[in-house]
Amino acid sequence: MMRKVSGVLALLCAAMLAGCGGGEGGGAGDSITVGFSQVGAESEWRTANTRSVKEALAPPEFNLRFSDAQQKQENQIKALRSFIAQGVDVIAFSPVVETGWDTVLQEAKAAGIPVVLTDRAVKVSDESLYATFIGSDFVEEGRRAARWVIEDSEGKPGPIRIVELQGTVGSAPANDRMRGFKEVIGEDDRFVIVRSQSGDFTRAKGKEVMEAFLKAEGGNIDVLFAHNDDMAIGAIQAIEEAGLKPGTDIRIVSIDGVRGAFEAMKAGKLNATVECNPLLGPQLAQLIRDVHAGREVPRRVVVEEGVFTQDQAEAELPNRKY
Ligand code: GYE
Repeated sequence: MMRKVSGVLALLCAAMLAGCGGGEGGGAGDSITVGFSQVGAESEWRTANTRSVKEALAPPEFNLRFSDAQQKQENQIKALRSFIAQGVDVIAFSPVVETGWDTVLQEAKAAGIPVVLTDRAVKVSDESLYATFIGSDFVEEGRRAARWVIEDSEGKPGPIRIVELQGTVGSAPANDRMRGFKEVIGEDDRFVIVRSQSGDFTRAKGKEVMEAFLKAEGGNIDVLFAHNDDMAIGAIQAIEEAGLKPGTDIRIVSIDGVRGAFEAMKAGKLNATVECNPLLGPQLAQLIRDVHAGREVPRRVVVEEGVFTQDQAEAELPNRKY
């Protein structure tokens, strides 16, 4: 009887220790406690990114506190403050928008908690407010989309009328993709961007805004550039409902390279997608380990990616991991 009771007590103690974990850092045992604030669940890209982060920041090595901001900066700031109050070891986050982070990042710095930016960048006055940033080169993605449009329009006379579905207003990928695209498309004076509006990176908004574009421009649209695949997929629906053939009547290029885009390309409705790899988990985990151990890390880690077209879709589809 006694042995049984003490056995149960020992188990209870172990459970409590694991649960409360050595007060410092608010972590469980030796594991690294990470507070992660995600943008939301707005796109296929984001779903794949969340999965990758959760898989890589798994126990026993990591103790992950995950928070979804539902695309709102105020929710992210609240989550970061809560991580600071909990005394997590490392904060990682994918900032919804670029500006407005100075105060909360100063609070993290004052608390001695290193911050790793993932996926999206910030604009801050003091670069020491974060340790490192891992993510894609969004400007280059915009340039790649424009290069595809130019190649695709070889021999066509101008004016070639482009509509642009932008990502979330103020976000790094929307700002940078727009910049990269304009930079390259501006070198060829056949092209005119006739409409630009945000579809917030979602299918529903992509469809809604494309409907408005079609209404305003009639059949007078040659090319659609969407800042992500989801908005392009929403827009494809709008184009079909308007009685036009997506991929033929309107040539379409978007960014991400998610499964849905490959399916749309296979069906001939999307023409090209510029890859943006969401599987950042493993590299993020390594940066967190390094930062936590006080090792030096590069300020900027860029993810490698390519461009895919319709003729490659069928062969590439089985290889896609997101
Ligand atoms: O392209 C889009 C998502 O920040 C790179 O956010 C990410 C972007 C991605 O909603 O689909």
